[in-house]
Amino acid sequence: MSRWTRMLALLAATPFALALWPRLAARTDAQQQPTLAQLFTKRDVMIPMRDGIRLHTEIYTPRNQSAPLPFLITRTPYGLSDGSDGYSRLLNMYRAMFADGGYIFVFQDIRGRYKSEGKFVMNRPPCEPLRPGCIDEGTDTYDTISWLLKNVPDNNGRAGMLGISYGGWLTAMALLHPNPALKAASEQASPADMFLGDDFHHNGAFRLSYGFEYAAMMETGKEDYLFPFDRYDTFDWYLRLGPLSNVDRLYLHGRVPTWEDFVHHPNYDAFWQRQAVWPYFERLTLTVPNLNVAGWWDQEDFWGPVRIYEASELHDVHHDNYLVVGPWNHGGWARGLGTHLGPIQFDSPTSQYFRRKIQAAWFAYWLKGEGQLPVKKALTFQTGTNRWENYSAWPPVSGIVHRKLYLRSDARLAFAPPEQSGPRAYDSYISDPAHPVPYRHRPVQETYGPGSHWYTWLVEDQRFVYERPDVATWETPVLTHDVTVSGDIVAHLYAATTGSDSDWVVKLIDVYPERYPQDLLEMQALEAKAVADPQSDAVRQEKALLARMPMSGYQLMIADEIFRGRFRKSYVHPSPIVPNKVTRYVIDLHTNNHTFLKGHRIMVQIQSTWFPLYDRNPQKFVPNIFEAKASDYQQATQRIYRSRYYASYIDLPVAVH
Ligand code: PG9
Repeated sequence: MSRWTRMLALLAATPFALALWPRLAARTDAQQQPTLAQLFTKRDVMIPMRDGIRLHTEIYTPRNQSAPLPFLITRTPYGLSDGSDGYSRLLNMYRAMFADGGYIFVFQDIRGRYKSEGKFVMNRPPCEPLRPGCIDEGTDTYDTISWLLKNVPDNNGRAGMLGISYGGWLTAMALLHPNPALKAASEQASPADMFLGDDFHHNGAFRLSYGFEYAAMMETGKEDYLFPFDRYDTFDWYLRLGPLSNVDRLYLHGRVPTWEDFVHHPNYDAFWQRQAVWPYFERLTLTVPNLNVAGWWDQEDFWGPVRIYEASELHDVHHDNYLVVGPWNHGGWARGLGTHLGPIQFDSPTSQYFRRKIQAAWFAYWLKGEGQLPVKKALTFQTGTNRWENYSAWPPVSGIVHRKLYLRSDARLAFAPPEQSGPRAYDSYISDPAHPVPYRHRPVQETYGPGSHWYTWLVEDQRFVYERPDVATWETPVLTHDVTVSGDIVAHLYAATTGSDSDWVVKLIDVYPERYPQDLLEMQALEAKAVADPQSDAVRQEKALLARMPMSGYQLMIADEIFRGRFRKSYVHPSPIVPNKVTRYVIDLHTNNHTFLKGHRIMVQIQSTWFPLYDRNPQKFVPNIFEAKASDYQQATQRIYRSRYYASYIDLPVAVH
């Protein structure tokens, strides 16, 4: 496949495209295979819940069924995506599981979405404790399974459930008070806390473009609605929007419930706490085996599945808690081959491997008693060396030494601590909310719009910002040996601002060698093609693409996070930062498994805006940023300290062999 076609294939990656992409999958996968209608009979039913609300459900039974089969259930807010033959394209996601009699596949619209009755509530908080008359997504799954067992002939009395993102969260909800027939689950990219780490906020910093566009998509009344931006480059649109209060004043007029929740719950109050799932998992003893699945470059929900895995570890007495992390973007394991993400190559079809060897084997083992368990405990793909590694615990403990990578003078990073002392040992930049740092290359297409680069922004080359005066950079010399980090990475910053509130964005970057051998090979191959067929459009397109994406000197983000300074003491009670006072920030850069290869360099970038993914911090403390006035937004001078006493560093879990 050429780079050009690879790029096009990427465009098939999406979120509510978990509803869209099966159409593309159908076109490629189904070409040489029997049609869905040849394989399955379909039943369309309305299943009654305990409160009388009926949920639209499609049940697909294999035509060649010769023995009782388990159910495999996916619930979704994004529609069942029926094709012209009336068969749900969601089936295409599970082709690796069609063999050996397969499963009775069940797809369901959740409450208030598409053909189901009832009211949709975004991430409806669970009934905890469970009480009569209370409904949630868990009770809806429970009731659905009870109905299926009674009403679908030739089932084997077992059910499995899986889903990605919203569907992953629905799966997690089903585990809190599971139906006894639920025997296996796979929560995949489930959000675990919308204030601390997933779609809508990270560490309290509001994910403006995602939050606004997703809320509008789901709650303006029309399904699959995309907000009609009048600018292609939404960076411009959001900047011209001005303060966040203009969203309601000019566009949403108080009619989108999730936006109103953002506005009225700017802190980690009971609203967000009730909705966060990880505390429920901290109290729960899992009774259903659960395969948590995450992607290293998931642009939406990486934090969630890892947090659910960690929380479940606390009481995993039956050994029911498992983790798989691969080199994927959001849901990337469910589509395509997974040989690459953007221009980053992984040397093997990682997604296909997951579907065939992990996911299919997981459900066959628990639901049909076939084969072996495909994961011991944690299976993670080590990027850089590009190989799958099996661990008996995650994060791994044996063979790991925590080392501090210090910010030093002259833009250097080193494992030796700084010697310099005195008040001037810092690097400084001016952060201006009127000129924020873009989080991805402009134009920033609308998140889920046609041609959007949202899906791969986390692997974009960071050279597009590193020379900006408001992005501070430090890097190691060229590495003389591989440095592998396996486990949790944490930034420890000493920083000061002239403002009374501030965001701190930390990015850990792998800098490729200045002459990356693969680039030269590809260029040579292209030149040979160009000699053979100089007029070819394909050659011209490939050349243009290669010119834009050389890997030589590429700055690949490995870990990244934002921290909103007002929450440094408490997410519940924000407090102003004391201007000019050196303040310590501990910023979780999350878990990882990556090798910085010999010949590469390690880089850290720090900045205070990341727009429009994150709203601009006014840099002046106001009680609620959603109510800030235009005049509250002000420039601030930022200082990142790197002295002996205020030594800023990144804590790295380095593998020692
Ligand atoms: N990331 C999406 C989402 C999940 C849950 C709530 C809100 C958004 C998704 O892809 O489903």
